[in-house]
Amino acid sequence: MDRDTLPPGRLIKAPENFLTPEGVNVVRAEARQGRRNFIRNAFAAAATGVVAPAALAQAKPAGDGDPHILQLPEHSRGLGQSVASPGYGAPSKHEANVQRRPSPGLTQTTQASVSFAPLQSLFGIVTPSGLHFERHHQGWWDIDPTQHRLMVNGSDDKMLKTPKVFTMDELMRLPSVSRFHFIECGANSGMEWGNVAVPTCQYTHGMLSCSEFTGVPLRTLLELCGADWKRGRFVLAEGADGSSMTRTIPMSLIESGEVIVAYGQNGEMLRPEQGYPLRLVVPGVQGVSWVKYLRRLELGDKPYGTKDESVHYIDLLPDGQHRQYSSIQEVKSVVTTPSGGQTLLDKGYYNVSGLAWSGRGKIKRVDVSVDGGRNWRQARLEGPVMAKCLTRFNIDWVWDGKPALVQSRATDDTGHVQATSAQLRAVRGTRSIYHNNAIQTWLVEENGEVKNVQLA
Ligand SMILES: Nc1nc2c(c(=O)[nH]1)N[C@H]1C(S)=C(S)[C@@H](COP(=O)(O)O)O[C@H]1N2
Ligand SMILES: [Mo]
Repeated sequence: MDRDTLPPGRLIKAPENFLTPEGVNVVRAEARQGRRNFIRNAFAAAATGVVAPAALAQAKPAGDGDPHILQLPEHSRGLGQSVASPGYGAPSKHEANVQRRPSPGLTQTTQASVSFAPLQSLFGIVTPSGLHFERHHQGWWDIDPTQHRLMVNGSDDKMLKTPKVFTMDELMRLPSVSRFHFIECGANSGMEWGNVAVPTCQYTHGMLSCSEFTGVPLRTLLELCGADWKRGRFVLAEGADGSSMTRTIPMSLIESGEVIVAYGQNGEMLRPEQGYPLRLVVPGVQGVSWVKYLRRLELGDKPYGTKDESVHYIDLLPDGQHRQYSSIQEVKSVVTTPSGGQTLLDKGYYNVSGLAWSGRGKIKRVDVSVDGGRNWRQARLEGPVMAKCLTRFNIDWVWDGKPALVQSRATDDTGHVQATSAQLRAVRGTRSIYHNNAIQTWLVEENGEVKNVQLA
């Protein structure tokens, strides 16, 4: 999108020895040469795309005096800010460009809408809670947890021996688990089915986030209520917001203990935008089933066919039929650096970095191509590699300054491999919205600008 909205400097890599203790010597030696040389050297460094280390940029010779004496910046001389001001910390003001963003014109209202996570600015695998993507069908609420209730009932009086209504306090006394999982909206990359539609990876892939979630396994709640495991094969989950979000969760997912009734996210309570005080976590399954503001769970013997699984969240196929209950998020990956909207400042070394994930299990390998898929090299997976969780991958690349087509292709531990967009279209057509897990291509132009492209 607008390049000004991207954080500066993320693509620049200083040579290794610049940041070692020898780097400090460089500063001293240059200061000794006097002001003129120092500035010239600093400019020369800027022109080659090398970032001056902080000390070099900030230390200035003290006026006309002895050039050996460096004038220390204000923050090295005075007192800093007090502790606990503010009591809840926020990112540096210099990071103000790192924001989740809506896509202008995508939705008619700002409540029934989407904001996309800035994947190009994030490191590792955890999404900071304040940058978690948002998808609300009718806006978000900040619900009073003392008033919130979760009802667990059966579709008839025999499904559960003892239907219950839980308060938050009661839920939080139960045995809890904490697990890292990605959540991806089924419509992520959905704008790209027909053609290139959006410029940056924030918009192509940013309906994706990853957190550590804490809560009670749904299986535990059903056990507490005396579920009839033979007859009860599906659970309907219902949210407390005005969208009447209701989704059917098959018992096969619940029985493994994976599905969590969660109140915690990244060490604290869920954010209101993420469903405070309670949401369902359904690892590997598209975001819509992760019902927020969760207020009711009903055990039944068949899928419920609610509006959000019969009219919406169905996949239109080329022959005019719809696929229903296609809920697993298949293996997928994206290079986040370099990615659309960024600019490579010069040829030379880059750490190509990205994210891979699969709703079926763990990522087994990621291959990266810089020539549009002719040649592939295996990327390094950064551990820990967890099931149904984002995995960070990295690979070295020395850019020769010529146009390049950068791609990543992930394989999961069930053997599923990402397809090209052409292969996916041949089977699924172009009219679908959901479950686009095609290989993403970024074109690096000779001037260093990176563009979103699709290969025929
Ligand atoms: N109650 C409720 N739950 C909901 C929704 C909603 O609008 N209301 N949106 C769903 C959709 S479509 C997605 S993709 C995820 C998004 O979760 P997030 O906003 O925490 O990213 O929540 C799901 N759960
Ligand atoms: Mo979604």
